[in-house]
Amino acid sequence: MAASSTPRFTKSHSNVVLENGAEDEEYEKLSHESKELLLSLPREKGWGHPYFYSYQDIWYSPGLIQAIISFQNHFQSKESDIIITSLPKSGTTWLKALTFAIVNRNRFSPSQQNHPLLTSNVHDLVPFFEVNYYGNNQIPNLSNLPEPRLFGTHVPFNSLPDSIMKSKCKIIYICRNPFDHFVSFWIFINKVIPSSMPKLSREEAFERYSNGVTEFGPFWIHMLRYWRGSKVMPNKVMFLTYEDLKGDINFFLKRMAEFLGIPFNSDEESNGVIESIIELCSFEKMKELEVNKNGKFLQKYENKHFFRKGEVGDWVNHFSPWMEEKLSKVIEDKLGGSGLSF
Ligand code: PAP
Repeated sequence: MAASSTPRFTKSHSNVVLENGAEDEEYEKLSHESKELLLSLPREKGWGHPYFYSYQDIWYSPGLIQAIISFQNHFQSKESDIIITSLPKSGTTWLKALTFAIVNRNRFSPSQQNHPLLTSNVHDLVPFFEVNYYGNNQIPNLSNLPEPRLFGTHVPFNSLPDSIMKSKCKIIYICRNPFDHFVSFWIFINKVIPSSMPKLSREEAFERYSNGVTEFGPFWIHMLRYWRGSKVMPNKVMFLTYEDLKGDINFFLKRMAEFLGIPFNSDEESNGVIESIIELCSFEKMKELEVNKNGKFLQKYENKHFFRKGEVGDWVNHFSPWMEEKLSKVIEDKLGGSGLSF
């Protein structure tokens, strides 16, 4: 993960071209200040972007750093806010849907035919701070959004704005067994990678993953920061894994509602509200929706790519023995002794 010490950009009259000639579209749109900042940051080859840069110990594509700084500087949290946080490709889509359905169950019955989750992609219902709101150099006015406001973010715990840390808002985090996480990430990136860039071989992607170089990685830092946050502030941060939800969705759905201060009452329990939410947000149901088969997120990513297999343990179909051994060792080295295991 060593930083390159040589000058990294060739400056021409109107634009900046990366040394290898590849132009990063995202880079071109950055402010002068952000470009100057990037020049001072460690850099490594990215996934889906020519380069990632390390900011506050986490790897990002260029545009994300500018967006995150803006998010850190401008977001004003409210006590009623609910923030879904995650390591990308760990169950964000599922967790957002479940939370949206729990929080809005009195406005939209989970069994109603025109529930918003049946017609909208959940990333449009629960937008990401760093992509939807603070991307593209915008400072949005979020003060008039209906409360409770629901937001999503992949930003790691220690990089969340002070305003979030100081408010009594709630954070629910999800991550996933690194074996399945790697597979999901690698396959997703190769589906959405710009056509100007070569696809990443499994070995190349795995090498970078094991070294911690993934967007919002290293995965172990991301996980451990939220893990420790949840231990120190259990009323503020709820820590979940994809495997938790797969293992006992009914139990964890109830725990989420309790954590958010809106537990299911006995009428709801006996009327099957919990089961309806589980069904509404199930992989099979969401994958088959018209909006998720043919729609696009940010006019860029096809929604269908957010729904692949939705299984625990698919890694066995993609790992060779040396990869299994290597990742097991990385997990032991980085997470061993933390109390977090998969
Ligand atoms: P994102 O970071 O791009 O939003 P995210 O939703 O975190 O992705 O993770 C995608 C994974 O969740 C995919 O896993 P897979 O590649 O192993 O299949 C996706 O299939 C899975 N997924 C999406 N929606 C659901 C759901 N409703 N239930 C269970 N798994 C889901």
